[in-house]
Amino acid sequence: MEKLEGKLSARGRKFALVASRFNSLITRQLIAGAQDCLLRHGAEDKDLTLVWVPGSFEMPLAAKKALESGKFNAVICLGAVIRGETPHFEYVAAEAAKGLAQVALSGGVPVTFGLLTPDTLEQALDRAGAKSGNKGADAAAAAIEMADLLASMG
Ligand code: INI
Repeated sequence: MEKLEGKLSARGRKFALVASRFNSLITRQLIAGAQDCLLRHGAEDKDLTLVWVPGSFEMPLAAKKALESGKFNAVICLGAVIRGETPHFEYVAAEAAKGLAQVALSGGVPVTFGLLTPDTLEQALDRAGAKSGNKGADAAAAAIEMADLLASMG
């Protein structure tokens, strides 16, 4: 049986990291986790582009622009919407997720989802490298694997 799967090799590939300034205490940690993962899997720092957006709501449009530019093998989206911190939680989180899902299916480039939606700042910190891993690194690993898988699928 033929088996297709992406390898965790980022060598020679280019990545855009789209990150939200809102909750940048958290998103800077997600960026650091993603960058560390990409470099440890063979990417070069010169092949990484960080794109700042004001908030998670704006991530889908910037991700769309990045993938349409044709310059990147994958786009990694990093944001944090904290339930306890905003009455807008449902709107911002849902629209960001919906928008990213649409963008992810719109082009031939993988778009990965590193959007935290925790209840508290403490939980956000836990998922940004304090306790429960780093969601930015997870989103980067998914981007590496998907970029390699798509390349192998032709
Ligand atoms: N953006 C976030 O990324 N996280 C949040 O928790 C958040 N809150 O709390 O509102 C947030 N709001 C800003 C939003 O993403 C847009 O930037 C803003 O509404 C302008 O369009």
